Amino acid sequence: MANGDRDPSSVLARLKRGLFMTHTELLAKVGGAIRATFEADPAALDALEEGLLAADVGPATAEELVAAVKAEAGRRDAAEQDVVRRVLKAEVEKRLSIRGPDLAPGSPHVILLVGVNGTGKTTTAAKLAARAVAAGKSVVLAAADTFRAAAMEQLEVWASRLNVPLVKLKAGADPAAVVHDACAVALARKADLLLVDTAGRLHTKHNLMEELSKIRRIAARSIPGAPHEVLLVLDAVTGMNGIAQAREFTKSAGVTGLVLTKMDGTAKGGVILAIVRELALPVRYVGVGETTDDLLDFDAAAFAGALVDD
Ligand SMILES: Nc1nc2c(ncn2[C@@H]2O[C@H](COP(=O)(O)OP(=O)(O)OP(=O)(O)O)[C@@H](O)[C@H]2O)c(=O)[nH]1
Ligand SMILES: [Mg+2]
Repeated sequence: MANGDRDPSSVLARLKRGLFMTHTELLAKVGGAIRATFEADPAALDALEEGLLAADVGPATAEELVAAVKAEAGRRDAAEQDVVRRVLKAEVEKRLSIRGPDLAPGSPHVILLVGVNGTGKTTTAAKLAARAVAAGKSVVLAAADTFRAAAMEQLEVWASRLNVPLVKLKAGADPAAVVHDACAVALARKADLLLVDTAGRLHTKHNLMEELSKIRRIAARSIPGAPHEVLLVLDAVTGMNGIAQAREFTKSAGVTGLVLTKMDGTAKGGVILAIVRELALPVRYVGVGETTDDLLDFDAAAFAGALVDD
């Protein structure tokens, strides 16, 4: 990993910091209850379920996790805290270890960022650009959010800060035309990576979803296999409410993976379990802040540990 993430303990520390609110909330809810034995005190299991629901893991997952803890608690003499932790950790990790579609790397590798308004697409594009630059790769950014001039300016600020070329057209231009030009620039520069930032859109707006299809067609025409990845950027703070939207995006936008942003700003980080369950897509990255360093490669085991361990 780039950006000083090579030290695994630092990644874990940052993930823990990012998940602090969820972690504290969950363990506070569960903590009091697990002093009692599970068999003697079904209220303890209720409290655990309540804590999981408060973390937004979703009712189906909460029920399954509690059942798993119950089954194990009845069989072992281990301290209840340990049982809860170990079982939860294993179960969470299992549920998040989902294999995504096989991705053929492209040259240049083209990543399209999509999602509803304000989820963190532009920031994530900047974060991905920053880590690629740090890894010595050459990057091109495409401002395919032509909807607002401010959106292009926002990406422009990142591009100049990172010293990465930006391809843009004037506000109101066809985003597919931007992508066409950006592909040409990326090919001419023999870039390793082309990151395409798109406008936030509601999944219910047919013409805007159609626009994404056009962007993908144009990219594929210029660079074989492009876009090689379509990342759906979801805001963890929105929690369960984001799921319906996400489902529509995965149906029509060819999504290959998820980015869950703003994990640092929510006590409902458990929503990742509900999302993965619902969409059956792998989480590729987790956003834990607003700077370019605040993007972590998603790792199911590390995530489960950060959620549950002390
Ligand atoms: N705390 C926190 N803030 C984030 C994170 N990712 C993005 N943000 C903030 O969320 C806000 C929206 O981010 P943008 O990247 O502009 O979102 P967008 O999806 O491009 O928005 P639109 O283009 O308007 O649809 C900004 O203030 C970002 O700094 C994150 O992981 N953590
Ligand atoms: Mg944006």
